[in-house]
Amino acid sequence: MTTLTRASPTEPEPGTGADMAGMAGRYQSDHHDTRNAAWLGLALGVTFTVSFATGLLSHLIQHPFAGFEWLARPAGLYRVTQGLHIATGTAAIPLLVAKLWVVAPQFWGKPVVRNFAHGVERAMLFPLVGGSAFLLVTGTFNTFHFYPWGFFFPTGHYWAAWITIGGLVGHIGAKAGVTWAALRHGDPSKGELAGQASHGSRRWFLSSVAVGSGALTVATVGQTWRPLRSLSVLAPRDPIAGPQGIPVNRSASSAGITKAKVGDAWRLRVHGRGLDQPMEMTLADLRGLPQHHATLPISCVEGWSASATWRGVRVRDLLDHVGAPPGATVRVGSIQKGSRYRQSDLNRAQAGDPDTLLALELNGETLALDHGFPIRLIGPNRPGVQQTKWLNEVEVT
Ligand SMILES: Nc1nc2c(c(=O)[nH]1)N[C@H]1C(S)=C(S)[C@@H](COP(=O)(O)O)O[C@H]1N2
Ligand SMILES: [Mo]
Repeated sequence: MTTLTRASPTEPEPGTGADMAGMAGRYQSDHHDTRNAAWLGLALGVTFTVSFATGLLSHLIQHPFAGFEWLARPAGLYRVTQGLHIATGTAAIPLLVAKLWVVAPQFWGKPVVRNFAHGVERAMLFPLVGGSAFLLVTGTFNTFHFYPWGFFFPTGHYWAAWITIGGLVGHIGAKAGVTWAALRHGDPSKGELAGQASHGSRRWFLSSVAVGSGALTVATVGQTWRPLRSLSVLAPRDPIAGPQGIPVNRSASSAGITKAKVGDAWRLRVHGRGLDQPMEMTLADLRGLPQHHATLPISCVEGWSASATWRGVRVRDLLDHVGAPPGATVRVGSIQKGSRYRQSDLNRAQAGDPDTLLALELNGETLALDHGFPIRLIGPNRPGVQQTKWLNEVEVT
């Protein structure tokens, strides 16, 4: 690596400003360079855009506005989009650290505000930098079920995403010209950074950041992408570790579910619109209905996923059995109390899909209590949070 021989702080330096003296004078590396900033900015732009789009989609699926119907097919699509959400967010962590380091001298540039446009540009760095750091930290903590804060994670993460993306759009608007020029090998001195890394040295620096980002991603993405499972040393989840070969996100005991609550007295209550009267079904009643297999993943919003073979009663068969009107939508409810994940909704496509099951078996065995015994919902292309366990209620809505 070459080291920049920088003018002494008392010697005015065009472009960077003599006034940058103080703090900025501390940045001696030649990597505080406009092309480094441009390449890292580009990589961050891509990873943040993918993570934002997939995160927004996940939010929309879980909180659909009127008229939005998430499709039941392709069955594994959500597994891919949510895997991408976490993988791109993870990849962005080293990129963001590197980018902040590269542009650090600019934070101390003086005058703090040169003109109105510059003031706006600088002000937008607060939502952008603060929001980005917030998203990556809270997102990572969430994958580890670690919540050292007082707010509800999905809400905080969701609104921070809008604030950050607002800052990002503004930042891209402000920096598009200089970034483009730097990437096209225009005159990098047009940027505000004083560093001038040599071509080889920049290549080395950017490759190191890319390797760091790639390594972190490879070390975690095996939680959802099986071929990389053995390399997945930093992932919070091993996708085959758990009862019946599947991880458990909320165990029966932590949800207050005991064997007694799902014993012989357990009934599935089927009620709702278009039904003359509520029906109560026993486990034997459900076993008496036609049983079907489906191989479907649990795709947790936290980024792990695992595929399994489920066996049980088709929701649409149950709807026919109780005489529900065609095209019905459904809400399922759990015996679990006091959790926002104790119920979930099925739109028409999901309720009518032949693979949407009230599962009684997992990988050839009776469902483990931790996986939702006596029955759980499992359907194609649904977030894990919507694969409700320990059901005792099916409501036609
Ligand atoms: N009743 C109930 N069902 C639930 C949950 C819950 O907390 N309560 N967690 C959901 C989440 S977040 C996931 S990822 C899946 C995980 O299913 P598993 O524990 O069988 O792997 O169950 C879902 N079903
Ligand atoms: Mo989940």
